[in-house]
Amino acid sequence: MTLLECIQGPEDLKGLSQDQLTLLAGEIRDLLIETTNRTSGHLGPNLGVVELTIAIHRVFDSPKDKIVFDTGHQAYVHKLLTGRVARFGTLRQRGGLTGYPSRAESEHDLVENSHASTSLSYADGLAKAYKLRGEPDRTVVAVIGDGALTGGMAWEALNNIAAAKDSRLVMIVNDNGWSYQPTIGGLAEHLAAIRVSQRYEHVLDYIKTTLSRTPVVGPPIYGTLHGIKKGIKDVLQPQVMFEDLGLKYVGPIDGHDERLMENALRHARDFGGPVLLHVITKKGFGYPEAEQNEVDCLHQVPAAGAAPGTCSRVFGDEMVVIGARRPDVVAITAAMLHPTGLAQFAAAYPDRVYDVGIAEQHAVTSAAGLAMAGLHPVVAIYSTFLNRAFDQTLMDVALHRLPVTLVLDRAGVTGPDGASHHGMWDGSLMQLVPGMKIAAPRDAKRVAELLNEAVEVSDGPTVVRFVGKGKVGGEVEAIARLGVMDVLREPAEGLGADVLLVGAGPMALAGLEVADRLAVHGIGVTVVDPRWTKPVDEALAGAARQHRLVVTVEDNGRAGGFGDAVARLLRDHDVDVPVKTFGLPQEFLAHGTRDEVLADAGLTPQNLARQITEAVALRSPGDVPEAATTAD
Ligand SMILES: Cc1ncc(C[n+]2csc(CCOP(=O)(O)OP(=O)(O)O)c2C)c(N)n1
Repeated sequence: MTLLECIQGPEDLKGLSQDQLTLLAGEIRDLLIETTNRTSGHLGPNLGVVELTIAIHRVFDSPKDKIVFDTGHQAYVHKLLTGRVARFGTLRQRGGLTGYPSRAESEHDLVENSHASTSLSYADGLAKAYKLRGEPDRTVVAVIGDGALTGGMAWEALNNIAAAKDSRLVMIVNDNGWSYQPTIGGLAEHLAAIRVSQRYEHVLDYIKTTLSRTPVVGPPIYGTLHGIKKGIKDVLQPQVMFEDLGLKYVGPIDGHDERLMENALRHARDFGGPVLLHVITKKGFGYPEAEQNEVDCLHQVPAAGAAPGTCSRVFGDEMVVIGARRPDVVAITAAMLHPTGLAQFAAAYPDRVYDVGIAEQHAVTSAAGLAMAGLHPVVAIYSTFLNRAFDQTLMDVALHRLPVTLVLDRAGVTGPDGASHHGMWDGSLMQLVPGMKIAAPRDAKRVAELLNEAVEVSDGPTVVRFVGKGKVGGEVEAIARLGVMDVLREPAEGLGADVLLVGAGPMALAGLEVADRLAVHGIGVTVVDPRWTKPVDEALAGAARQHRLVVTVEDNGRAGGFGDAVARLLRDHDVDVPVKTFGLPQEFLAHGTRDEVLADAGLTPQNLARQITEAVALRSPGDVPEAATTAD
């Protein structure tokens, strides 16, 4: 039995010797590497916080003390130290451990939301609540990376925390210099400066000893200099930025020295007010393959067999082509240059790409500014993170009818990252935005096609949403056009126009399989890919009239999505053909593979075919309109 297997909870850590802690850290690293290589998952970030997490659990008393992990992708070590070693092999698998903290898994887990930069706000609220409730013996600990610290929410929180002088709150800034890629921006430069500014105390000592020894003029000069100490500090010891905010700053500390970490944490815990502890770690520490990985320090080990050719790559390739033709096209990423496929564009046009840090709100309003000045920005972010920037999209971009293209990768069900990562909200949120046009490519070829159409729109915003990991190849060509829509299939010969199936994005392809199944039951199906899900093409009203039933299928929450927009269009045109809208239930969906999650949501061709057959059977035969083509 390994030492790690003996750890049932944080209490078991407290009696271990320093040698045992070193052994334990090694065992944790071995298990992290072995497991994530099998299950996929966040490796680099967790290798970097092994000693830090051990020290936290030895100094604090979880769950009485509250530990909030920002983003939560670095909480695997915490899982291992809080009784989940035996189940760790199920990480990110359906029914297994989640890839982030999970309240259902453990009383030691608090925040499940894996959207970055929120930990300090949660911590602020928790600390205020414990004070108000008269529970002064609890300490709140927030662990936040230098990447997450670039997000605006973190700064709003710092501003408030600094004012709450007696909050028992320890903020641990885990500074490894990296987000996915090296962290960028003024703050990153500031933190880097702190790391190399150990000279400060020496300089002050030198000034004090040399100048005060000089007779007569010595003390006044020293006094004057002392008066401007703050100024010197600004230059030589940039942590004054935090101190000027009113925050107690401690650091920088070597985050891989467990004993040192413990000492610092005990001091911070006993300080009695908010403390910011600046910890230096190495992403991927202890695993050369991760430490030396130049792309992202193995931030995330991909799932085995993950297709290398993805829609993200097609997007990246096409951006380079568009960039050559259109010098006004610029790109923005929120700390995810490689995962969104923008790296090639950055290599080709380094001056025309902006990495804004984990700052989606800023990304969108900054894009508004770029568009106001005559450029066409393409903001490439994951669908789920656009939620952050809804108001910016609505009021800063759309209100001014600015030509900004939002490219939403990982739209729809994403899989093993679970509830907070499924891109199932944008399709509804964007339907609300006046003047917005939404493209939903069904396959990789259409990603390129619709991206080109989107950047041609000059009088308002556009969205292109796709499943980044969708397969390249196996494209299906249209047999006809209906307005801006592609008709992919007409009812098989001898069958009537029973069902008009409109499948958004990849669901159009699923629709073809549904049509095959229904044909076996004698039900004729016309399959249409709308290509643009907003505005809904009015030609759909005419096509609907020629069928007995309209079915919409989308990889997005059902409420307020494409299906609802189609139903509204038909009502507005007094089309009384019934509509059935299939999509994701408006719930927080668990993790699993994309196929598993879609199956749980009833979005398999088999289930759709069954439900549609039942719906068709409900219609009386007398209502059957004559077979008609929708492609005229
Ligand atoms: C709002 C938001 N945008 C983007 C992401 C994607 N993301 C996950 S981890 C990460 C980098 C985090 O860097 P840092 O906080 O420094 O932690 P590290 O991985 O370096 O330990 C990013 C950009 C996210 N989780 N949330």
